[in-house]
Amino acid sequence: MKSLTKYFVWMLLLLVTGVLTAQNHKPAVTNVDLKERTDGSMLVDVYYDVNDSDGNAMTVTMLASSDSGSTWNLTCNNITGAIGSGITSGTGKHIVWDFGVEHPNFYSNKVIVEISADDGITSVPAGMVLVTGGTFTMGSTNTLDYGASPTHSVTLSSYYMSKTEVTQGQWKAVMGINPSYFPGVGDNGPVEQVSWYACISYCNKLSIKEGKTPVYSIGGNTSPSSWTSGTIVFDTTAKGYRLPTEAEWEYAARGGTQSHSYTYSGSNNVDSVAWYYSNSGSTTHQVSTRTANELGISDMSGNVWEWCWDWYGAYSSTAQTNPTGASSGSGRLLRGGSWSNDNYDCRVSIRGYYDPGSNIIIIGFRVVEDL
Ligand SMILES: [Ca+2]
Ligand SMILES: [Ca+2]
Repeated sequence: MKSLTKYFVWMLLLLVTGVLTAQNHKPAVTNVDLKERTDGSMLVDVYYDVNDSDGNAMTVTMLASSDSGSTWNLTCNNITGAIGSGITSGTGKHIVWDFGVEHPNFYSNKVIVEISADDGITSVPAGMVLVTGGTFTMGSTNTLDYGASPTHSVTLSSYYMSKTEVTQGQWKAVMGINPSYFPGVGDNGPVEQVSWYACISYCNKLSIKEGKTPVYSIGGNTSPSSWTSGTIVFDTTAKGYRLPTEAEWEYAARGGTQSHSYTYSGSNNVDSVAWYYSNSGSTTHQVSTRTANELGISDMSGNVWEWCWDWYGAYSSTAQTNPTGASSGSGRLLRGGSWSNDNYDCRVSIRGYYDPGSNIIIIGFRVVEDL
């Protein structure tokens, strides 16, 4: 092999992945350095410092590029040392890369590497639950579950979902008014008499208030205060607050990866988890006063129906990934039943729908957020 050492120019790349959050500090990688050995072995030493201020062990990975990072095109398989899982904080971490064996044809190129460290800890926002994604069977063949057949396989990415229905207190803090028919239940009662459109506005206003990217727009405008009329566009890449899709609602109601396949969300005994016709006394109740489900989410069965993003449409048997429902329709999806409904309307697979412009006393909502 010809020695091309004189053209061998290493560049340095500093990668800092520090993001401060309330619950966890992400690791920071600093002082990445590369040194080619001069003994003709074509081994390369990579050094870095890494710190996780919470003391979490980390998984360290390395990417390499011969085109200045436009593509991370070089494999990093022949590496040993401080790489992979179980890496602890420290300076002068050392990786040995047998570059000559792995990439003899790139030995003359400029090569840069990126070192990153992950503590594997996801910081869940306050009031939210992490719903770990997965694949489940959506729908039901039970004749009580009108419109829920055929069952079909749905695969979802992970998301955060609010533990509770949006409360009157939360609504007032964002919208300035309380439209609820049952204000006497108090700030911890679920907001109702909110149309689907009003809930869309709430999501964007809350995103704007908290500095997150609004999910919904009309004609490219994401500010609800200047909306008049038009088609609501759902930006599935924005990470602000939004309504769950119907599939996200059902997956979470079934308990996600922790599912016990209950009939109602969190139990086969409707009275333990739901405020519904037989136990509600004809009123809403403060949120989370019934037992939460497998994921720690409450009132998915009963209290108030919950708006979802989707237009109502017939199911198909085709497997889907992150579905967002029918492209048009006359009603938006409702899930979970309410204080005025019979127990069968509180089943996890029951589908309802309503005019998105109407605000009635049995309908509220909850929010989700992408990771
Ligand atoms: Ca940490
Ligand atoms: Ca509910």
